[in-house]
Amino acid sequence: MKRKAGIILMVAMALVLVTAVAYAITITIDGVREVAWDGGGSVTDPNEAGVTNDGFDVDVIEWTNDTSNFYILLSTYAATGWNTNNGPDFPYVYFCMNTDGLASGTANICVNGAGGYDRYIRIAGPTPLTVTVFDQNFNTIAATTDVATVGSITEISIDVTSLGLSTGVCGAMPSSAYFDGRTGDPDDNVQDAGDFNMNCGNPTAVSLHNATASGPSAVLPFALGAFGLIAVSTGLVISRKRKNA
Ligand SMILES: [Ca+2]
Ligand SMILES: [Ca+2]
Ligand SMILES: [Ca+2]
Ligand SMILES: [Ca+2]
Repeated sequence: MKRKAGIILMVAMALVLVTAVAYAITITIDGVREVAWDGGGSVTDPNEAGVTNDGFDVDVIEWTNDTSNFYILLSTYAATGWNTNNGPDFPYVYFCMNTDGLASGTANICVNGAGGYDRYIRIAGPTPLTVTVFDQNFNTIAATTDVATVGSITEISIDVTSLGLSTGVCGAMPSSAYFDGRTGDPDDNVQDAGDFNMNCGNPTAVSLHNATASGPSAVLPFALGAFGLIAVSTGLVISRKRKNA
């Protein structure tokens, strides 16, 4: 009987652990929008009649972060024309970010925005896409291929250190975006005038680490404690797989 009760307890604890993991959320850079994006920030841009190729016409920009990475999702009104070269260059997108919220910062390529930008993130076609982070003087800080595009959705991940956000927590970051399709269409500026505020951490953006199995949460310590009991009682040894976001 005692053994039976022990088994029931172990199963119950295992269920707690499974439940905690099942509710873990993360962003996977695969060009597919997952539900975890719902907790982040976003800005929606109109379908401009002047941008005749909707593959160069920005629909929505979304952003969110965890303690290690800042994520941006770009959506266009038609399949993004990364491989359509009608000009001297393949298409590219700049995200201009005033990461410190101060007027300092130069080289304003996002002419629709207010300036003061400290970081420029460029996604450049054709596929496979590349992502480059520049400082305010267009010195390269980081380059990555942590990007994926499928149809009208493109997702990227950039380590927060490259953005100067070493803690992963920041205030409002006035930002704007610039999609140059080199087609002769008007450039698609987001917003049409001025900036939108990107942000990370509290209070307005989701901190993904609060909900993932790899970070602190209200449920996880109990689940880990339960699993530890099981591991001790069974001599089970586990190694936790590192999240590859
Ligand atoms: Ca995804
Ligand atoms: Ca359009
Ligand atoms: Ca647009
Ligand atoms: Ca600045």
